Amino acid sequence: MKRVITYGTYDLLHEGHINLLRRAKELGDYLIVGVTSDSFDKGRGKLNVCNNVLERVEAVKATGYVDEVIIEDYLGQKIDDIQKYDIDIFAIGSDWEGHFDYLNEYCKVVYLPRTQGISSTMLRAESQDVFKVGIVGSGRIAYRFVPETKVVNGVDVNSVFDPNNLNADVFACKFGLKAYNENYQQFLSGVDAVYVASPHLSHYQYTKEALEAGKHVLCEIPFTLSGTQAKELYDYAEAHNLVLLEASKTAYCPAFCHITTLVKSGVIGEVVDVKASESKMVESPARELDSKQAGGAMNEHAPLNLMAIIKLLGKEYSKVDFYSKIENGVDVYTKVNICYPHATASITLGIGVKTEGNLIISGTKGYIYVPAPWWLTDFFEVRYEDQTKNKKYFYSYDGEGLRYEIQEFISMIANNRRSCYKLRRRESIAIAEIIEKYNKKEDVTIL
Ligand code: C2G
Repeated sequence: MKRVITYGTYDLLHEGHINLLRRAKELGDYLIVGVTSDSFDKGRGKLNVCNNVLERVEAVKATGYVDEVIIEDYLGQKIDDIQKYDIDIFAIGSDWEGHFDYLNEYCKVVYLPRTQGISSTMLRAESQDVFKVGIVGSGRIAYRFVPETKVVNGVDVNSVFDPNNLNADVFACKFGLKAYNENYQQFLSGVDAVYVASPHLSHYQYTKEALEAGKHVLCEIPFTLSGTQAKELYDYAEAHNLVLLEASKTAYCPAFCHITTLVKSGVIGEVVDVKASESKMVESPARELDSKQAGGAMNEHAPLNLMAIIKLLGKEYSKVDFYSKIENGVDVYTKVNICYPHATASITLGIGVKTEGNLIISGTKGYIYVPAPWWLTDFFEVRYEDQTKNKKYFYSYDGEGLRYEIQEFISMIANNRRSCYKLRRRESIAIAEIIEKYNKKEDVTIL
């Protein structure tokens, strides 16, 4: 009996997939199909898959050509499967020509001609609404944002607003957008949603006006510098059925999401300490060093680092205190200690002091180590006293990593979903409250 194996996502199963499966089956007597798991697809950069793994497995079975379905969940699994299932032929579409030649060592590799004129990408684009997005601000992060939107379905960046007309024009010209620099309301009238990437102190006002104009908002960090303002904006968004999401990029990236689920499922026991750190040396002149523009290490780095602590330990802390080294009115270094009834946490942040930017989550059974730069998580390790039980996890952190928050934002709009478990409103408000407390300079010890 000749055994054949093939693999794929099979999203929105179409004629091209069916032709491929039929021809693969004709190559032998028994056909095994490896359907990718949702997390494996996310890890290999397929962010826009519409059907979940169960739906995709059912669709593949319903073709009638398949004798057995397995799930593909890790890189390198094909070699294991071919040996485990005693495979004679590995078949795959010709779009992969040459890519799987290394499997010739284990079985015969056959590339079957791809069906022209149809693809899941095409079907997804046809079936999804496209939302017009305007960008507020044209600084560094906005430049990184536009290319990242290209890999997410359903988003069309059409305009930019920046009161500095030269900056707006240069940005608009680079990306083929319409530029606005005076009339924010006019800019808002041409979009469904905005991405607020303006200087820190303007986030609240731009977000408020966008929500009042009925637009969904993805707002850069720090979302607001006050818990009260954050709560007011979330309440408004909720009352008016609008999406409001804090662009805390790491919160939405696959590896960090996996860390939180591993911790919550108890792999390191009870969490007793979380340490997060981030530093970026900044040279004058720079917005980060300007006290009038809410500069400083705390406003710059606390949002992501507090996000990790609040996600892992919650918002019911009992005490917070701050230690800062101040130069020219801004903190070039800040350490925050946060006490919980049964745990401790700290963040160490620098713009004029270099720190090791890692994340360490310590528990009663083991700890999770995420090396610097932890906020671009693509690798982490779960470690135990008995080192033979250690486990390493590898992910890809694609591009600038903004695609994950963009995908979450667009999917919330498209699916009429107003809350996001990856970063809840109450968690985002708790982050703003700690930043507000710091900016009031309560409990800050100056070094
Ligand atoms: N296919 C095809 N014709 C099309 C579209 C797809 O023959 N018009 C084939 C692909 O070449 C592949 C299979 O259908 O062999 C599944 O395609 P996808 O769902 O796009 O999955 P893919 O990303 O190609 O998965 O481990 C996963 C595999 O390496 C490939």
